Amino acid sequence: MANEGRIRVLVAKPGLDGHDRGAKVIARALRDAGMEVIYTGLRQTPEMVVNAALQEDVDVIGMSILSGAHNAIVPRVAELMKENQMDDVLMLVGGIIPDQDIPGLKAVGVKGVFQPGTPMDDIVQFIRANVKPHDAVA
Ligand code: B12
Repeated sequence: MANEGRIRVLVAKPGLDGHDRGAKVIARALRDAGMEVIYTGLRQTPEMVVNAALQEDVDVIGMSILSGAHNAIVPRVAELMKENQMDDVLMLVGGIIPDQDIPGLKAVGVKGVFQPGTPMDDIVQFIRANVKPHDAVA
């Protein structure tokens, strides 16, 4: 299969804000870097995000949150991921995330937090370095 072994990423927009530019820019950059990207579209609940990740069998869940609701949304997504034994799925968050909130997000399982101005290359490199493709042969 042509797509075998490619990193699969769910770019998700949980919450109520309509800021989708960052999510779309990230989706395009990751596709250009050779990854398979599924974009959820706007206004997803944590349940919708985790269900989409399960259905699509992704290696990465990348959430774009500019509403300020990350401290409510991300722990709930983390909880649902635990319930579904998604320990091998890399969880990333980008958007308007104040520095003081980063330790709390990391404590619930977020591996990388990307604030405005992060170069695309840094994000691509981070994913390549940290993802564990689950169909990979060990
Ligand atoms: C453009 C913009 C808008 C546009 C959105 C257009 C669109 N379709 O996206 C419009 C004009 C519609 C808008 C409206 C509003 N906005 Co506005 N907006 C912005 C602005 C100026 C830039 C956002 C942007 O597009 N940046 C460019 C993209 C490429 O950057 P980015 O999303 O940050 O993404 C980068 C990183 O964050 C990261 N990243 C982001 N997502 C992801 C995901 C993954 C997986 C990864 C790995 C990385 C990653 O990587 C990207 C590249 O570096 C910001 C201020 C700012 N400087 O950020 C305010 C801002 C986000 N808006 C804000 C507000 C308050 C609003 C309004 C509520 C204003 C109002 N009272 O009406 C409304 C809400 C509308 C709505 N429906 O939600 C606030 C949010 C405050 C907060 N969260 O604490 C901000 C921060 C402005 C401010 N300083 O107050 N907005």
